[in-house]
Amino acid sequence: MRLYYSPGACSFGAFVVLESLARPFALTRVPPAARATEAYRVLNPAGQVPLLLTEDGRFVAENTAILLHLVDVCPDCTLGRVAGTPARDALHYWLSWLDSGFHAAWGPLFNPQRFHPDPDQHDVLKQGALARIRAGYAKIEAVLAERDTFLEDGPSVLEPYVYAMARWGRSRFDLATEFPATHAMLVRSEQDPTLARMLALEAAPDTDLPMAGHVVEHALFTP
Ligand SMILES: N[C@@H](CCC(=O)N[C@@H](CS)C(=O)NCC(=O)O)C(=O)O
Repeated sequence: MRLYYSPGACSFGAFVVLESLARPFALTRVPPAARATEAYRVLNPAGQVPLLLTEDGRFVAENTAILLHLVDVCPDCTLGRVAGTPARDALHYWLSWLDSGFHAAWGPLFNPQRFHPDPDQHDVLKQGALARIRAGYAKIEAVLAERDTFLEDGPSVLEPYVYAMARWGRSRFDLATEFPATHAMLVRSEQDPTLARMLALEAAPDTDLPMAGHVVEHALFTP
């Protein structure tokens, strides 16, 4: 399998989950500017990361589809849940909300021009986005204040996926004060050796893309 990712992006969740499967995999870094190029859009017409090249040579886009693919190809791994069970329904619920609710809330903050062509409107859009994002943190906080994991019976793909996005709030909110359980989850995640190893790969410069863990190739996408 090969994951196309960008540093600092939501693709980091799948990045960590892939490493957790303990099977060899490849990474292709897609610098943010390269996502809009024709060369990348041939692979993913949405021009977004993450994008997964599966073992049988198919491209799968969208975090939810990728994370569910990963747990389904590794049935003995414990990060998914058995289809048809309440826990699997809860996994679907959170994946769906994280995409259409939490991730979507950041859209007008990162790309206000997609929501209104007039730059004079962008500050208003960004303020609205921050309010929606704050409500998203509150929903996450309500769960994490009760227990360490989103699913009642233990860790799943949800924690690395939430980590990948919740870290974006560090420079915009006082997470430790406003959302202490979420802040604690971010800190706890960084103490996990797998996640920490992948953070180091993500932080490496384009000119020196290292390998670690089960990563057998780490390439740079050059349009
Ligand atoms: N719904 C998509 C959203 C993916 C997404 O927005 N990815 C961002 C990085 S976090 C991206 O590639 N943005 C570039 C763009 O939208 O042009 C998913 O869950 O995969």
